[in-house]
Amino acid sequence: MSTVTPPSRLQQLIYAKDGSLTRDLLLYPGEYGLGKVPAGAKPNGTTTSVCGFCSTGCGLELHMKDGQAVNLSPAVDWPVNLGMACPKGWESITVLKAHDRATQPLLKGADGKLAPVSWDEAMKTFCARFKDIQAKHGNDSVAFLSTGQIATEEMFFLGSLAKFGMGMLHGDGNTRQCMATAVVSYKESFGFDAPPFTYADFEESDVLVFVGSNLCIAHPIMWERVLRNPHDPKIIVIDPRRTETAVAATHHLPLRPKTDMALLYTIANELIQRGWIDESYIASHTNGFDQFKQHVAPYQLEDSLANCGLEPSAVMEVIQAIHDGQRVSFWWTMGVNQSHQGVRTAQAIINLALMTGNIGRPGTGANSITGQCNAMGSRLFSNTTNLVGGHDFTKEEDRQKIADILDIPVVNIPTENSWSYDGIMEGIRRGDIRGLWVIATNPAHSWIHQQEAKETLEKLDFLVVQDMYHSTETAVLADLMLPAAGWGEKEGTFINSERRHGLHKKVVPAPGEALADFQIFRLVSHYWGCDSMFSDWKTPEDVFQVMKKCSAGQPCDITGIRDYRMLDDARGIQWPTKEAESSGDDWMPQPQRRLFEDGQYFHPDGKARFIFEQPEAPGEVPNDAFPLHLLTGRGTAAQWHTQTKTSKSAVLRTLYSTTLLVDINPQDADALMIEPHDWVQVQSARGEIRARANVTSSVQPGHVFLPMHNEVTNQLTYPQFDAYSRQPSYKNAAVRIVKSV
Ligand SMILES: Nc1nc2c(c(=O)[nH]1)N[C@H]1C(S)=C(S)[C@@H](COP(=O)(O)OP(=O)(O)OC[C@H]3O[C@@H](n4cnc5c(=O)[nH]c(N)nc54)[C@H](O)[C@@H]3O)O[C@H]1N2
Ligand SMILES: Nc1nc2c(c(=O)[nH]1)N[C@H]1C(S)=C(S)[C@@H](COP(=O)(O)OP(=O)(O)OC[C@H]3O[C@@H](n4cnc5c(=O)[nH]c(N)nc54)[C@H](O)[C@@H]3O)O[C@H]1N2
Ligand code: SF4
Ligand SMILES: [Mo]
Repeated sequence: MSTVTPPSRLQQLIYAKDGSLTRDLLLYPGEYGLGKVPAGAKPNGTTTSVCGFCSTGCGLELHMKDGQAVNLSPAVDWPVNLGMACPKGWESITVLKAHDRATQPLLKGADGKLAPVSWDEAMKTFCARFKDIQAKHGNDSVAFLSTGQIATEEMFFLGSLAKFGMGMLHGDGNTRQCMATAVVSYKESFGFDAPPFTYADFEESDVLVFVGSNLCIAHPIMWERVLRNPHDPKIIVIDPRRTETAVAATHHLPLRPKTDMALLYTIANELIQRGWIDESYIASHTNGFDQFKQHVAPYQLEDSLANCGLEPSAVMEVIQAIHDGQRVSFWWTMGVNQSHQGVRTAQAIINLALMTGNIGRPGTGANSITGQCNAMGSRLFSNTTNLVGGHDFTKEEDRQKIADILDIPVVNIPTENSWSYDGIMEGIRRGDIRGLWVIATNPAHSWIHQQEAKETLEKLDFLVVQDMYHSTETAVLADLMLPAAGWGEKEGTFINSERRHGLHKKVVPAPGEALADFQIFRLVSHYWGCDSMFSDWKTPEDVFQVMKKCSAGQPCDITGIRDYRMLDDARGIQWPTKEAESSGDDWMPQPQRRLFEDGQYFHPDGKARFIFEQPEAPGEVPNDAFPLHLLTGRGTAAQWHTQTKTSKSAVLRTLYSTTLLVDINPQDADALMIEPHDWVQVQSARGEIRARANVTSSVQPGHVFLPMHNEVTNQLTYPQFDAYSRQPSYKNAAVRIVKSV
C-alpha cells in the first residue's frame, strides 16, 4: 500500500537511545499508515470508523486525502445511526489538533515543574518509582484508574499488565462514576451484566419510559431513533427537570429527586392490584415475586406519592399507558445510576419489565443506556471490577481458565477483587496507596467533592497521568505525564450501548511523540521486564483474538467474530456471537440481536430475580443553611465531560455558553432578588463557586442545576455512594445561592 510512511522521529529516537528496544515493540501495522485493516482507507478514498465520544457508537465515514482524514460525514449504511451524527461526532477530527496536545513525556523536576524527557527516561522513571514504592510498601501500594474511553484491546492490555505483570491488586476506572450501578443491578437480577436491548427497540416500542435520562442531549442519535418510531408511541420521562427530552415527551413526571424507588414501587403495586401483570411470565421466568408483591403493598397511589411531589392522576396515566402498551420499553441513565440507592432503583425498573412480561420481545426491555464510547468494553474486559470476559477473580476455575488462555502462571491472577474507586481514594488518604497510574480519565475535575479529591491526589508519592492533553486538571498534578494518541490516531474496538463491537481506525498521525495507549502498554511491559507474558500481543487485533478466547462460553461470547475485517464489513457486531452459529467463511450475523428472547436468564436456574429494599433518604438533604437541591449532569450536546476535547472546536464552542450558568427557577430567583444573568455564588458545605443565573422553569422551585462540564461544579457535590455499586451520587447536594456583590 502506498500509504506506508517512514519511521517517525520518535521511533528513531527510541532506537538510538535504547538498543534493547526492537522495532517490533513499537510498531504495529495500523500504526504504519492506514495499512492492514483499514483497507478501505485508500489514500484518497473513504474509510469508516466508530465515533469515539459517546456510547451510541455512530459509524462515521472518514474522507482521506494523501493518506490522512481531512473530513468526515455520518455513515449511511450503519445500523446504529443510519446517516446521522451529533455535533461532537462531526467535530471528531478537529479536536485532535490543539495547542495543548501532549507531544512529549513530561517529568516533574526538582523545581516542581513538568519538563520534557525522552520516552526512555520516562519509562525508566515510571518503573523505578513504582517498583521502589512496591518494594517499600507492598505490591498493592500502587494502583491504576482506567477508563471507558480507550479501545477494548487497550483496556485488556492495561488490566493484564497491571494485575498479572506488575502485581497490582487495585485498579478501577471512570466507569464506576457512570455504569457501576447498572452492572450490579443486572448481575444480581439477571445473573450477568447484560443490557438486553438493540437500538431497533427504540422504533418498535409503543410505550417508552425514560427514567433519569436526558436522551436529547446525552444520546442525540438514540433520540433520533425514537423519532423514527412509526407507532405514535407514548413517551414518558421521569426527571425532576423539564429537560429537552421531557419537553418532547407525551408524559413528564417531575418527581422530587431521589424518590424514584417510592414512585416505581407505587407503580408496581398499582399494576399488581389491578391484575395488570403477566402471571405466566412471572411464574416461568422469575423468582421472588411473592415477596416483592408484599414489599410494595404499602405503596398506595393516594398517599405514597406525596413525598415524590407527584399528582396521583398523572402517575395513574402512566400506569394506564404501561398496561395498554403492547411493547413497553424502560430506559434509564445517570438520574438512576448516580444515586445513593441506585442499584435498588435500577432493579425497581427491572422489576416492572419482568412483572409485565416486557422483556425479550421487540420494543421491550429493562434497558440501561451506557455513557462513554467504550463503557461496555470496560465493564467486560478491563480487569477492574471483574476478571476479563465477565469472570470472577474469587473463583478458582475462572482464574485457571484465564491463566491457561493467556499462558501465564495462575498465581499471577489476584484472588480478591480490587477496591472500588472511592476505596482507592480512601486508600491514598490512609497512605496505603502511594503510587497511581491514571489513564484516559480526569479525576481532578470529575470526581465527587473536588477539594478532597485534589488533596488526595496531591498526597501520592508518584502520580502518572496518561492523556492526550497536558493541560487537564489531573495532568497538571502529575509527577510524570505520558502523551497519548487519541481516537483517530490509533485503532481498536469499542462496545456500544446495545452490545455492538465496532472498529475504529487510525486515520491521522498522532502529534509529536504521542503514542497509542496500546504502544505505551507495550513499552511499560518491556521496561518493567514482563514483556515475555505479552510477547504475542503485537497489534490490537492480536489482543482481540485473545479477548475472544476469554469470552468463550460466557454470555458475552464473541468467538463467532472472525477478525477486524468481519467487524468492519458487518458495520459492527453485537454480543453474543458464538462460533457455533457461524456457517462458513462468508457467514454474517444478523444485524439486530436482543437478549432473553427464550426467557432464559443467566442465574443457574435460568430465572431472573425480583430484588427490592426500603427507600432511604439521601445523606444530605436541603436544610436551613443550604435550602436548594443541586442537580448536575450534561449541559449540551456539544460538550463532552471535562471538555478536554470538545472545548478545542470553534464550531462546538458556539453551541454552548462558555460562562458557567446555574439554572434556577423564577420563583427562587424572585425570592432572592436575582435577575437573569446576574452573577451569583453557589455555596455548599464543601465549596463555593461563581456562576451566572439562568432563570428558567426547566428546574422546579427549590432545585438548581449545574452542568458537569465546568471544572468547578464538583467543588459542591456531596460524596455519597451506592452501598452495592459504590457509584457516586452526583445529583444530590444541598446548596444555597447568594447574589454576588
Ligand atoms: N453531550 C454529551 N453527551 C454525553 C456525555 C457528555 O458529557 N456530553 N456523556 C456521556 C456519558 S459518560 C453518560 S454517563 C451519559 C449520561 O446521560 P444522562 O444520564 O442522560 O445525562 P445526565 O444529564 O447526567 O442525567 C440525566 C438526567 O437525570 C436527571 N436526574 C437527576 N436526579 C434524578 C433523580 O433523582 N431521579 C430521576 N429520575 N432523574 C434524575 C437529571 O435532571 C438529568 O436530566 O451521557 C453520555 N453522553
Ligand atoms: N458533577 C458531576 N460529575 C460527574 C458526572 C455528573 O453527572 N455530574 N458524571 C460522571 C460520569 S457519568 C463520567 S463518565 C465521568 C467522566 O469523567 P472523566 O473520565 O474524568 O472525563 P473525560 O473528560 O471524559 O476524561 C477523559 C480523559 O481522557 C483523555 N483521553 C481521551 N481519549 C484518550 C485516549 O485515547 N487515551 C488517553 N490516554 N487519554 C484519552 C481526555 O483528554 C480526558 O482528559 O464524570 C463523572 N462526573
Ligand atoms: S451521538 Fe455519540 S456516537 Fe453518535 S456522533 Fe454523537 S457523540 Fe458520536
Ligand atoms: Mo458516564
